[in-house]
Amino acid sequence: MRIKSLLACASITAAMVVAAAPPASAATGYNRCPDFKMCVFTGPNGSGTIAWFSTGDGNLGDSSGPVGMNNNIESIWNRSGHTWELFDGAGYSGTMWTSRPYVGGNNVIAAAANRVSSLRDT
Ligand SMILES: [Ca+2]
Repeated sequence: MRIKSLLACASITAAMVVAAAPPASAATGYNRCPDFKMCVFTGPNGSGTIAWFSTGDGNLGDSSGPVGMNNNIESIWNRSGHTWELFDGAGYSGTMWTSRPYVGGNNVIAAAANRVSSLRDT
């Protein structure tokens, strides 16, 4: 059963490579996240609008830094190599959630979905 699953995945990957070859197409989903950044997405599974950070943002609701992300993050990919803190409130206040590096892209937990208002590298 496991062997069959792996083969199915390999076939899908090969098909995607062929489809993406000419012309060079823009990355999609999680793959839009640059190396060494904390990436956040407005949709699940790396979909929707992407924003990325080097050190953080104390208020996603203001016009400094990416806009449209306040209370609007549903998935993340922490490629920074560091643990990050994400907060319900601006100014690193309120409920805090942590994001560990090296775990790939993930949907945020349900309690944090569409609630993050500030975030920072630790
Ligand atoms: Ca919030």
